[in-house]
Amino acid sequence: MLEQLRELEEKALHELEDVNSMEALDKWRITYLGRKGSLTIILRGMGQLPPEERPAIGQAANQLKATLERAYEEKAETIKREETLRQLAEERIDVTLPGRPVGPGFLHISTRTLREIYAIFAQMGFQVVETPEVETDVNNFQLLNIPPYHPARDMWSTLHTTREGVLLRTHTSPGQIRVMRMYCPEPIRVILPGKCYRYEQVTARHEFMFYQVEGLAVGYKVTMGDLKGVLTNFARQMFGAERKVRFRASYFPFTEPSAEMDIDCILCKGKGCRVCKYTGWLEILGSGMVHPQVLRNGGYDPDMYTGFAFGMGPERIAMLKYGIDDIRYFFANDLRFLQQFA
Ligand code: 2NM
Repeated sequence: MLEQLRELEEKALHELEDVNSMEALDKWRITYLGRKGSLTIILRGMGQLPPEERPAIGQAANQLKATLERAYEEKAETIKREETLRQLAEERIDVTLPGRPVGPGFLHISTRTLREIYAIFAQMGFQVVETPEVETDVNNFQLLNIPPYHPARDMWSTLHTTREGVLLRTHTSPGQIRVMRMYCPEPIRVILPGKCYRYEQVTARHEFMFYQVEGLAVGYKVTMGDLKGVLTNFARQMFGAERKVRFRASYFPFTEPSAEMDIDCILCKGKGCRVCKYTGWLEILGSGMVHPQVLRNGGYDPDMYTGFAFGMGPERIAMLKYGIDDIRYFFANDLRFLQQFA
């Protein structure tokens, strides 16, 4: 019996040498120390021994049990330590690796276009003024010659606030009224950039929010010739010195006469293509001589003062200049689009 125990010890310890995972170790424990394990079976067989042999065998069996249990604990320790070391080696982080590069920021294409526009008009003595986006019905419509029920209100689908008579401006023109009232009777040359809002079905050509740049010059002898000269100079700096321009009679309630300005198509140079819808011309802005009533509303005596005004959409300008075919790209914040203009 003692011999059996010694053989068992030798076999168990020998087998343990090859164990190197927790699963294998668990199997080993079940084989030798489990409820149906070899040692348990031997201990159960003690009943058949002659009583005088039992103490010695019992002692040896308990010793073996303790030996195997200690061997198990040690092995478990070793496996855990090796597992930890392996993990440390495998999941090692090289803290000296360079970080992910954070690129410098860049300006939004609308901002860049706006700044280009400012720079051109700055050369001609125009200063930039910013005015509120939330406006009164009076400033946005009535003082611009668009009374309630005037059919021209159909041209602007308005976003109203819950406060009666307060709305999101549909154009930057109400700012012109503010500027005129602030500076009259001084002559002025200003451009007003800013966001405008319209209640629109959003499509490739219409957004519910977009930028506008409006300009206004008021003085003693400001003429339609000044208007044409200033805007022609703008168009040639923005789209190329060789641009042809033309003015087409148009209508705005706040100017009289009114005109829209076209440039010859920058793609086909006037021959006719898809972009200019085979007309050879691209419309880039609206303009006109400020209506006498609007001058009066701004605090200027129309018998002494005249003025011209114009308005354009920088998104439209950028679309023409860079061949962008959908205005929705501008404010969708997709970096793949925006980064092209970094
Ligand atoms: C446009 C076209 C024509 C305009 C007129 C005025 C004001 F207030 F001075 F009368 N501001 N902006 C104007 C004129 C705007 O946008 C297409």
